[in-house]
Amino acid sequence: MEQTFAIIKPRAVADRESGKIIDMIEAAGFNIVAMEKITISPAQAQELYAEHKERSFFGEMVQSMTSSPVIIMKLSKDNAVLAWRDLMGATNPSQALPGTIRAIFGKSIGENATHGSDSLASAARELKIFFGGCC
Ligand code: FUP
Repeated sequence: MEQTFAIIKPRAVADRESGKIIDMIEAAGFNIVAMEKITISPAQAQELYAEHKERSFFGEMVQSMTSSPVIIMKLSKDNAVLAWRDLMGATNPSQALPGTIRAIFGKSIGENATHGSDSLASAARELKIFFGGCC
């Protein structure tokens, strides 16, 4: 079974929306292989978003992702990478399909409730940053 990496982002955790988001993840048939509440370090956030390091929003995004606790998860399911991207919806909550997590819980493009790996290679890379060799 395929694995992917998920984050419930700081604003959604602070707004006590994690339980509702985890409900949606389980209702969609994902298995939560590992889950932890952590505060992301600046180095982890910079590595996670390395592909965006030249973008204007990079500093603000690293700041916001490290500002307060998040919930990180290793999820498994058939076609987990695509299935989790579908359940999250589009990056910009205003463009996310109704019923998706970002449409329901996203406040803006920067505070869009959740993160999900965009490919199998990204999932392997991101899981290693946050879970190392464990689980
Ligand atoms: P996604 O894979 O859907 O999380 O989207 P991207 O990799 O394109 O963007 C990663 C994160 O960058 C988004 F979750 C939010 C942030 N972002 C901005 O803050 N502004 C932008 O214009 C684009 C992305």
